[in-house]
Amino acid sequence: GQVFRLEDYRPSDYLIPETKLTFRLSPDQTVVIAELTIERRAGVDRGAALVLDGDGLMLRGIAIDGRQLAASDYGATPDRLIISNPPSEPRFKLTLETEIAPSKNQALMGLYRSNRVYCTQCEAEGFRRITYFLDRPDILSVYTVRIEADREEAPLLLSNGNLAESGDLGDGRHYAIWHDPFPKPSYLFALVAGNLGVIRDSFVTASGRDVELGIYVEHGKERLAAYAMDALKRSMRWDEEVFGLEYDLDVFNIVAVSDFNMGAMENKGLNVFNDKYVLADEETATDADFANIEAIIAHEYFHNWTGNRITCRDWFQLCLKEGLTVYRDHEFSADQRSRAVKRISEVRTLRAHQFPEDQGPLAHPVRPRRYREINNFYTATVYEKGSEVVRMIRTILGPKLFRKGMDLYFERHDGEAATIEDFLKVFEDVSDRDLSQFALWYHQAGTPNLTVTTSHNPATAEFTLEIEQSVPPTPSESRKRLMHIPLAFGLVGPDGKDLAYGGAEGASVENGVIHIRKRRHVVRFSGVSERPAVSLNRGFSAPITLSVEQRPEDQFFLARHDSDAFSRWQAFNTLLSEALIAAFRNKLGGKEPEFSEGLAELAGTIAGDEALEHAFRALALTLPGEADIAREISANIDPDAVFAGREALTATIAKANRDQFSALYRQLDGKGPFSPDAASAGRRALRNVLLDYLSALDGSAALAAAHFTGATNMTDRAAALTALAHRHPGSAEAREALAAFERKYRADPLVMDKWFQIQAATPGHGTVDAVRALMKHPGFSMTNPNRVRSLVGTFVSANQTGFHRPDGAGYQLFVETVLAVEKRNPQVAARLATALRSWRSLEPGRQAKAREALLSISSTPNLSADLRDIVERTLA
Ligand code: HT7
Ligand code: ZN
Repeated sequence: GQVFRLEDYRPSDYLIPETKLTFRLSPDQTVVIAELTIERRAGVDRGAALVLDGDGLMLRGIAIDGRQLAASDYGATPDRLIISNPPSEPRFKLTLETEIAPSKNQALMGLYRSNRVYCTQCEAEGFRRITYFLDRPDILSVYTVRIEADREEAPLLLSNGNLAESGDLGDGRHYAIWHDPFPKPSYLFALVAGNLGVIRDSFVTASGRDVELGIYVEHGKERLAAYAMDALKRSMRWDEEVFGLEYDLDVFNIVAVSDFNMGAMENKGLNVFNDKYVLADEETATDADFANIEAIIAHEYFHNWTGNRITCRDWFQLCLKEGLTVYRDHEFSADQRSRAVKRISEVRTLRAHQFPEDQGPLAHPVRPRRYREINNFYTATVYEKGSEVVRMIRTILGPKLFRKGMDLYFERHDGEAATIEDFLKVFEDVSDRDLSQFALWYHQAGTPNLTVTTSHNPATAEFTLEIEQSVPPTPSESRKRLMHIPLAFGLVGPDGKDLAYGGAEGASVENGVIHIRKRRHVVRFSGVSERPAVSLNRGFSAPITLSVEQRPEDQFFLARHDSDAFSRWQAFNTLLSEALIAAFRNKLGGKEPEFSEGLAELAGTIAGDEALEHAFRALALTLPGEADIAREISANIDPDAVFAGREALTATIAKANRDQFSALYRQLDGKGPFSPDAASAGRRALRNVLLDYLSALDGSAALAAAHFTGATNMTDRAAALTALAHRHPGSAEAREALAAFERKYRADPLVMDKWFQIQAATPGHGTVDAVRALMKHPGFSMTNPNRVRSLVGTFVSANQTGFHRPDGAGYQLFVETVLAVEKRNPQVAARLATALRSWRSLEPGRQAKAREALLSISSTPNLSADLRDIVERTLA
C-alpha cells in the first residue's frame, strides 16, 4: 500500500469555497448531486489537472458551469476523478452526480443505515464514499445541504448548521435545506435522516444568544437521554467559564445510533454518537457509563473550537485537535468530579493503553511522520499522550500563561487549518520560552525513563537526587534525543508535610517542578537537616516511567502520608506492583508467593481511612491488573503465573482484613434514592471492591448472590455478577445470576453487552469455548461493532489467561473473528487485531503460537489496507 509522509505535504492546486449537496435518499439507490464551486489557487498554472478523491463511487453525471462533459474530458474510476483540462477561469462550478447504496454499507464509513436511520461518518476519509471531493482537512468549504426522503420513513432530516427551509415534495416525499455558515473540512460533514424520538432543551450563551438543543434517540428511549443533555449544558457553561469559548450556531443536535465504529463524532452542529455514550439510567448504566457519557459529550462539544473552528492542516496533525480536546475533557471531568480520583483514573488508562503501544511494535510519535492507513492512528498515543503533552505545557508555563496562549491560539488561527508548530508557537510567544526541546514530545516515540537515586548528608544538611534520563528505542527511531521532562516533586518530612529547603542547584527548579533537560542531573537541596522521603512525578506531571532508589520504608511512608493524593495512590500501587512481580517470580519457580504483613495491613488502613474519599480508597484497593503486572515484568510472560500471583495477593489481603472489610461493606450499604454523582458513585465503588475481596474468601458465593438480588442499580448488579462469574465460575449461584440477568435484559442490547463482557472476561482456559458458544447467542451480531467489542474485544484485551491459553486456542478464535469482521468492517477488525501487539513479551511457547496467528492473517489474500497495516507492523 501507499505510504503517506508528513514531509510530502503540499497545498492543493484548487480550493472548494462552496459546496452544495442534494441527497435523494433511498436505501439501495441514493442519488447525490454535488455542486462544487472550484477555485484555482493563486499562482497555480491555468489548466492544472483537477484530481478529486473517491472511494468505491459510481459517477452518473458530470458538468462544468452547466455543460455536460464529454467522456474524453475526464477520467473516473471508483477511487478518483481526474479532469485533465479544467477551465482556465479562476472559478467554475463542477456538478457531479453519484449513486450510492447506504443499506449495503457495512463498513460504517460514508453514508450508511443503522436501525433504518440514514447517518454518515466522514472522519477521516469517509466523505469520498459519498461524492468525489478534495477530501482533505485543509479544504474548508461552506456547505448547503438539501435532503429529500420519504416522509414516513424519514420524518426527521438533519445536517450541519441551521435549518434554512423545509417542505413537501408530493408523492409522500419531503425535503429540508440546511446551511452551515462556518467553512469546514469535509470530514465534519454530517447527515441524519430517519424516524427518531427527541428530547429538547435550550441554552443561553454568556453573551445572551439562544441555542436550541436536541438529542435524538430511538422512540421510547427519550428518558434515557436526560443525563447526556445535562452533561451537554454543563459542558457548554464550562467552556465559557474556563476557556472563554461560546457556542456559535442557533442549534446543537446530537443523534444516537446503534451501529458506530468509535465513540462519537464531532460533526459541526450535529454530533453523532454511539448510543452507548448517550443512553443511561440507573437501571441500565453503571457509574462508569455515566462518567463516560459525561466525558464524551463534553469531548465532542469541545471540538467545536478545538477541531472545528480551528481544524487540522493534514492528518499528521490529528493530535492538534484530539490531544488538546482530551486534555479539555479531562479538565472538565476533574472540575465536575474529584480531581485526584480523576487523575488516578487517567493515569491508569494511559498506562494500560498508551504505555504498551509506546513500548511495542506499533509505537509512533504523538505526531506521526508517516502512515499507510490513517484510521489506524486514532490511538492512545495521539489521544491520551497527546493530552499529557498539553498538560505539560500548562505545567511549564503555569495556568495564567497557558490560558493566554490558548486565547492567542483562537485569535490567531480561528477559521484555519493549523499545525502543531502553530500550536507550540503561541505558547512560545506568550511566555518568551524556547519550546524546541519540549517539542520532542510530539516528534519522538517511546516512554522516557528516569532513574533516580537519593542521598542525604546530615552534616551539611544537603539532600541529593541523581537523576538520569533515557528514552528507549522504538521502531525506525533507534537513536533518541534528550527530552525536557517537567518533574513535579516534594520532599516529605517525618510529619508528612513538605519540607521547605534552602536552595536547589543542578537543574532549574521552579514552583515544585524540576526541569530535566540533560542526560544526568545531580540536584542538591540545601537546608534539609532531616532525611525526607522524596515524592516524584506528583500528579503524574510527565508521562514517563520512574525507577527510584530510596529506603524501602519510604514507599510505605508516602503511601500513608504524602500530601499529594495522586502520589499517595502511586506509592501504594508501586508497593502492590512490586509484591505482584515477586509473586509471579515465585510462582514461576514453583514456590508459593509470600507477602509482607505490612502490605495487607496498609490495605486495611487505607480502606478504613475516613479522611480519604471513598472513590480514592476503591482505586487504591484495586490491585494492578494482570496486563499491568505483565507490562512491568516486560519479558517472558506466563499469564497463568501472573494470574496465580495476583490471586494469592487478593486472598492475603482479604484474609488479613476479613472482619474490617465485612463491617465496612455492611456500613456502606447505600439506601435511599440513586444519584449518579461522584460521591455516591465512590461509595458504590468502594463497596463493590470490598465485595470482590470478600468473594475471594471460601464459601462466599452467597454474599455476591445476595448483592446481586439486592441490587437496585446496574453498578451493583454488574459488580455482583462479575464477582459470581469470576470468583465462583460454574457455581449454581453464578449460573442462576447469569440466567436471571439474561431473562431480564435480553431485549436491551447495550445491557446485554455487559453480560457478554463479564463472561468474556472470566479468567481461565475454558473461556475461549464459552465465547465461541456466546457468538451463537441470538443477542450477538458480527456486524454490530458494540457486540463484537463486548464479546470478542473483551476476550482478547481483558482476559489474559483465556486469550493466551498455552495451546493457542484463543489465538485461533482471534484469527477467525478478525478475518470475519474484516470482510464487513476493516476499521473494527484492525482495531481488534492490535490485541496481539505485545506478543513479543510472552514466553517462547505462546510467542511462537501468537506469531503463527499473525502470520496466518497476513498471508490471507486481499486483506484491507487497515488490517494489513496493523498486522505487518506488529510482525515487523
Ligand atoms: N473525531 C472522532 C474520531 C473518529 C471517528 C469516529 C467514529 C467513526 C470513525 C471515526 N474516525 C475517527 C471522534 C473523536 O475523537 O472525537
Ligand atoms: Zn476527539
